Amino acid sequence: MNWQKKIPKIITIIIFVGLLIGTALSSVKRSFHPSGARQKELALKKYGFYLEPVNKESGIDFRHLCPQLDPKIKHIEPQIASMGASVSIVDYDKDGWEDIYFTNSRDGSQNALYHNLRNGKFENVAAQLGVADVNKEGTGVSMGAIWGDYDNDGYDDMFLYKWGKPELFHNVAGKGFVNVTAGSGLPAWVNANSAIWLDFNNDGLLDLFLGGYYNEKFDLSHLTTTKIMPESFRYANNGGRNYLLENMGNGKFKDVTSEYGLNSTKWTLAAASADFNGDGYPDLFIANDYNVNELYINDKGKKFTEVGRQAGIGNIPKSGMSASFGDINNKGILGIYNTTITEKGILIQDNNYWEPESQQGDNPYPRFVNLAQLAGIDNAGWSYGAQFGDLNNDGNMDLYVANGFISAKKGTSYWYDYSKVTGGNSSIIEDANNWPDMKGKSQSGYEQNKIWLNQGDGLFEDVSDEVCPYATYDSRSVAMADLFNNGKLDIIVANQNNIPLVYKNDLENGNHWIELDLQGTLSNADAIGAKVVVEWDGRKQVQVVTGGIGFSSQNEHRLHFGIGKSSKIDQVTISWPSGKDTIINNPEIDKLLIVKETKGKEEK
Ligand SMILES: [Ca+2]
Ligand SMILES: [Ca+2]
Ligand SMILES: [Ca+2]
Ligand SMILES: [Ca+2]
Repeated sequence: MNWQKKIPKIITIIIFVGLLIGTALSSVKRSFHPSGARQKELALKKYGFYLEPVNKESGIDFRHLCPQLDPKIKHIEPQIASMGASVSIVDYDKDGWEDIYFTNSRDGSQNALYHNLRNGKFENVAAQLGVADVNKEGTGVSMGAIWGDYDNDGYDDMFLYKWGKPELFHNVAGKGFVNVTAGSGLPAWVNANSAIWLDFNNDGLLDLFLGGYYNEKFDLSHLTTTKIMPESFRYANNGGRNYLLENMGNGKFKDVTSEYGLNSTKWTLAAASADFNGDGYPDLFIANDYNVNELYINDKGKKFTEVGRQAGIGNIPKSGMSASFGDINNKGILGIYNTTITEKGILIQDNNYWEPESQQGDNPYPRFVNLAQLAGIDNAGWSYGAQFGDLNNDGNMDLYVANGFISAKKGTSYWYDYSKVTGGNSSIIEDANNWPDMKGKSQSGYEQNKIWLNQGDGLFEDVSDEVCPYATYDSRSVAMADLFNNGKLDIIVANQNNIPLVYKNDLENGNHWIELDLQGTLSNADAIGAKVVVEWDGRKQVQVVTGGIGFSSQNEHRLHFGIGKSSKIDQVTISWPSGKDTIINNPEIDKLLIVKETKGKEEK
């Protein structure tokens, strides 16, 4: 087999150690689980919480359908069509209860908006509100949605990104949605798997970042060429272009990508924004597949400068799959978690958790150090979305990671075939015709999603099998939200070509918490970009309000903090995007605090 002679010339050999032996052994490890009730009892006893699947009780009967692509790429369709299952959280009708939006990805399929009925049940209102039938033939298929109040009228609007035509839906007072794409200045066609709302110039108007994955010149359902694949497994620059779209305030968006220095054609899979150098302007982290990740520092809303290499996060090309933020060591500083792909014995990339070493001194940006291995959160298989949240309210941020690439025929593996292509030169990799037929094989399938519990000493414990068993779908997007308004963070996972997993957090340890709902007045109404530091019992934790985070996902707009057994919070400090600060001393605990900018606090 001549490919074995070719591969050593290629640097990728390093990551394909043990290829031949490893692939034959990719049978899925499954352990025996006792029945649900017993499982729950054990988890509650040991960890104080259990994630109970409530799809049935909640009435959430959505099922994702994967894209169907051009017949020319049929032989590898399972992997190309492996994305599109997404979940985002919004309280679209402002009744104080979080609602859930799922995207679908087949021509003619329906997206779903589940209205929270406040009694544990949800009702799909997407069709009656005008956000269901959005995958019409010729417009492309949905890959994700983000919610943000772009016109500051108090209601969150929806930006839908696709492998196709991006679309904007205006929320009419929670009673319906109007497609306002025409004349808005959005690009005509983007093969996007990521988008976030951010106000990059702090003018109070939410702007958009949109990341291209496949090049925008392709309609994956109607191809004229098969040369659509990455030109390299490690340094591909032939992906879709990215977009920075400035909100001009009249329902129009202006493409300012070039003037702001965001011209990258890497294969972007995720983005997340926070202020990393403390100058009050939101910076941008971009996770790229087939290349290095990027960190763009925002120069006072005037332009972005890419400093990934210097900052220590853009040195090693991996498959960058997602982007999330967490203050896992309660230092009051945000770290970046970035998932990758790992298959034991074949490909070891390891997920990253980069923590800023210092808030810089003379440097215009912090240097990051990767603590993922040390913390024990490096290997989650073929990972996609990830989110931090304090699942047991002990004051330490825990981590949920979605994984599993293609669960097809059991006991089979495409890894061996895959390696033939990924080790080849650019003209080989780029042409889908050279990729071996998948023939119904699995690749990193049937993986158990990860729940890592933060021990509070810099280390995490894997409690997946106890707390959240049987989560072996091909999971993509994860969102966290307090769906039942009880101070417990629930988890919603969108699975490719399958039902989602809706988990109710059964938390019974008496730990205390606080939630904050920030409402901007000078800042954008959603306060996206606001930073909150909660201090209690000599400890502190920082969180930021984001407009999309993870992989194709968005968490609830509220921020949730656990404080363990403490009966008092000393101080909450809110830094608004406008530059104003609000300090609240000794807020009531076990409550949702609604805070309006400039007007102080208002309790609910
Ligand atoms: Ca609601
Ligand atoms: Ca609005
Ligand atoms: Ca703006
Ligand atoms: Ca915790």
